[in-house]
Amino acid sequence: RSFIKKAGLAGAATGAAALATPALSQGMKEMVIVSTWPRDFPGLGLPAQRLAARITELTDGKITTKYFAAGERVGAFDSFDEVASGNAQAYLGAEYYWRGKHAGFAPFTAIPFGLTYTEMDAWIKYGGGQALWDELSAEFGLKAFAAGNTGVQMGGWFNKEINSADDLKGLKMRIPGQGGDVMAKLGASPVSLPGGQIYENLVSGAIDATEWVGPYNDYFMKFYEAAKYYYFPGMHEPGAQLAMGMNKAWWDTLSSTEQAIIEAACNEENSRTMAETNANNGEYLTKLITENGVQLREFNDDIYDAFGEASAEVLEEARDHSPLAAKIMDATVAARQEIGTWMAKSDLAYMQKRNRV
Ligand code: PYR
Repeated sequence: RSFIKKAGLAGAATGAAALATPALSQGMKEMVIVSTWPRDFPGLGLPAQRLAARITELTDGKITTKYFAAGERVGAFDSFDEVASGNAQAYLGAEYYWRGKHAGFAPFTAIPFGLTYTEMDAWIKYGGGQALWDELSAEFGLKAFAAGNTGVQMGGWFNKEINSADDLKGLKMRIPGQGGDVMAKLGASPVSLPGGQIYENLVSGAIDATEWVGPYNDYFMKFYEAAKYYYFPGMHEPGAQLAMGMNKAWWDTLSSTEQAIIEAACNEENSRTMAETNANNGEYLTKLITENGVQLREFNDDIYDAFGEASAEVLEEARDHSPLAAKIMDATVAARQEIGTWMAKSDLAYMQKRNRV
């Protein structure tokens, strides 16, 4: 799309693919990465390309990545099968896109009223999350790592004000994951579209509303051309975890050094994406309001209460999928309680006090 060229972002981080041929001729390993993000997509696509290039760089080309953006090799949502089948070595995306394969994938991106970035990071790395993720991924011949986070997302773009839960009735909204199930309980019709297909559907009127990520990401999407009301805070993805999933049989062939480098690169990109997003969101929110006539609105407490009730039902239904799904949902809820109780007394309490001054 043309916004990429206008933003001067085309061609960034495309070095990985260029290295592939000479590296392979020296007997090095090729790592084909299929992505759910379109090429040069500001916010999510460029970090994915950066991670791919970083793996080649850190391994000094011993693992040479070949990055395919959404649609370049397979469609965004076909990335999982491409990697599980061994046709490609890795995908970059968000695990909740695969919840049709197993409900347990959703919490490894986000669930409504779930974990923030800080809580998610703590759960995955030190709260047992990674072990559960490994157990689930192994059922599909995969091994995944956290590889980016969006932080708290905005509630979405609407073409009318949302003053009560009734205003959601009948809305066709792009919203993936369990957040979509919550909207369905409140009478909306959720659809799950890859990022690269949202704009055309919103502008054509095929959908009335959408959420994507937050101001920095959403700015480049130009959703304001069709929907002026921009709501916060999103209940559906309070710290959406992005991921790199690898074919486990391929992963098992790597040396422990190669595995350590890939894990380190994912870890680096995890915090890098978050830092980049947090650094840009405020500025881009201002731009959206002042340059693009966006109307910022806050979801009121009544709507949030309705979201909360629907979310609890959705969570119970997701638990019913299987014993492993129940175990993962319960672990996420326990992390929200245990880690979240501390966050309430630290970051949240401090920021509330600080912002009074
Ligand atoms: C989305 O697909 O909405 C994400 O936030 C990744």
